[in-house]
Amino acid sequence: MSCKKSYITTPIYYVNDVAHIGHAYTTIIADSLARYSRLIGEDTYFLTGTDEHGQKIEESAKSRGREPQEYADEVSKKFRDLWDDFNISYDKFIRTTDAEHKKGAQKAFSVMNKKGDVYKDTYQGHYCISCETFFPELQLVDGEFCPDCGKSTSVVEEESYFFKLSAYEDRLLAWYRDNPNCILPKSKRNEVIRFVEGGLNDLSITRTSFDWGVKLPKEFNEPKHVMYVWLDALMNYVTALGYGTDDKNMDYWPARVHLIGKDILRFHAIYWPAFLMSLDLPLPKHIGAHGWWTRNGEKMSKSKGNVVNPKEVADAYGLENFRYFMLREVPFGGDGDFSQRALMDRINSDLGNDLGNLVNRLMGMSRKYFEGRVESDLVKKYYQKELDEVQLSLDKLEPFIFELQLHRFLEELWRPLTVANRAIDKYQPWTMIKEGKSDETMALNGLIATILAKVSIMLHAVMPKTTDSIAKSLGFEISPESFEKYIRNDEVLASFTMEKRDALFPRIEKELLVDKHLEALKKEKEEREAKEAKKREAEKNGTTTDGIALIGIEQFFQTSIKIGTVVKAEEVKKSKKLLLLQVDIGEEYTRQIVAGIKEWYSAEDILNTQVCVVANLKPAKLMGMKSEGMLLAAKDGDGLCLIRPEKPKSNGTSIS
Ligand code: ME8
Repeated sequence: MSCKKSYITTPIYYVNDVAHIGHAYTTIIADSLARYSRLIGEDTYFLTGTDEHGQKIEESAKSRGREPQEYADEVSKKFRDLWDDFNISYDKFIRTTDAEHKKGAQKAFSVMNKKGDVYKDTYQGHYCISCETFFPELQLVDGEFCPDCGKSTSVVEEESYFFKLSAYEDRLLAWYRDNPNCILPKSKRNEVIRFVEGGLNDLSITRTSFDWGVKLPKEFNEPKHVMYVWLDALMNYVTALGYGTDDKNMDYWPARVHLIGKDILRFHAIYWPAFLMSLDLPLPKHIGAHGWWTRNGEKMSKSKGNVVNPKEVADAYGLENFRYFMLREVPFGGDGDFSQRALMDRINSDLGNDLGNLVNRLMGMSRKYFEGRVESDLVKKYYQKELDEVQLSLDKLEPFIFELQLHRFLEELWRPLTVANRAIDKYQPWTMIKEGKSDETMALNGLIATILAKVSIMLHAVMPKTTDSIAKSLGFEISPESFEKYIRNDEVLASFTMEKRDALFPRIEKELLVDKHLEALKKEKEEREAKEAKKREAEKNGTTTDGIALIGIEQFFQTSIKIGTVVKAEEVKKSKKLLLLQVDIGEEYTRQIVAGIKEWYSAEDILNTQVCVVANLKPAKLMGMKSEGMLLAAKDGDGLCLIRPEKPKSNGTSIS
């Protein structure tokens, strides 16, 4: 399915957040496809960029006290810097605040209008700012919450222009039907078909309640309206090629593949083709929707503090190892859980044992037996069977790439490495050389080198620098020419001399990053378990968790506590602490109570207020004065307060 022009895109990322591994995943897949496409000699154009308009960005900027443009400049640069740091081979980085993009989006609006696809009405409904999406009431969860992200939606009633999406229902269904691979993986295509068959509403494509967006074309004379951010954003795929301005790169259109996450499939698989039909532009060849990366089984989110920073991972484990891991670990379209353990296993096993070790074995054998010389002239004579087996695997690879089955691609690409490792074990060069079979041994080295060369070429799109380094050791360069020679024409590797080189994938023995999130979870668990253990221990001992013996209810009722009113209060002169009180607890006589509360209450404060009195205490003497009860009070670091009834109660009322 080779085509001369190959246009590959990522979503343009919102500038309300910094990049996490989800963003890196999409971008790395797209980069690998672009690199592969270039390697096989296609004229490739790879686009990424940032999505900078809309209510969400406006609000994010505002909450930080910033102007939207200034804020967008800053975050957009962070994305671009990260992709540069990650060696992402984009040809253009588009920003929706670019003047050319805005012009192109306006042009599209005019064209759709001329086509008769745009009309003005009032929009009444619910809007989720986080998803920048309108929802009919029926789809809301509990009548309020967004069915996609679960956040609260707001009711919107405003004048709006609409796009006649409903008019495209049949044509969309025909497109899905006639192009079984238009949405990958195929299971996702079925979801989209079911959605469209359920009926499409026309789409509100302008907003008036804020103004951070592309203005409508002049002929509309509608200064209050800005374009709906998804219309603006989707247009980036063609404005980046010059649509609406100089059309310079429009010959790259239609896209070979738009790579996206499954969260934004509806916009790409329904709105976007409908817009393109309205603009009379061809439809993309594929829309590839990948799954979610989760963390320890949970969705990543800033509020949970479990977002994986791709830069940290790449710095610790190696950028290209990380690229390999992401593409190999999860079948395209499925969700994947990020764990350092899984990453380490891939590096130590697939990369270290299978690939790195093979390079080492070749280096060892060639240097020990032939001073580093590797010649492949006799490979076909002695090892044609192995070569055939390798070629069989290589021939299967290409469809996997463009059907986005990258994990299958890498899995199949490892088979030739197994062939090579198996051949060494089977033919035992150390025995052959002793037996004087020098030609066979040299040819075996030639076979290993040839296999390593072919695998390196095919792996180049995923691990460009690593494979360049292997190729250098094998005396050749990875390029469209060597692809032609060693993959398409199935040649054996040219002779070369192997120098000593460092190990490619030093073994990683323990996790290299402190997993703050996991540590926090562990601490939380430990604390919870300690609490539970304490509770069990207390239950066993018949105490509360702070060691106080449990009592039965009958024991509690042995204490009589009553409501009373302080009817007389005086300070005990010689004491700093004591007040002398007379309290009416509904008996014939008032009770005299000496209370140690003078530091917090004056006699005046307490007079005529209600208190709770322990009424059946044996009388005691304090500073020579008889005390016939005790007031209930609570004391902590901030001082003491009396316990009182919430509402006035008759004196003598029992507390139970
Ligand atoms: O949606 N796992 O931008 P965005 C995997 N501006 N991929 C993830 C992910 C995760 N946990 N989280 C995000 C937008 N992604 C729009 C796009 S295109 C015309 C406009 C990836 O910044 C995934 O590709 O929210 C998703 O589609 C993209 O980031 C969304 O990025």
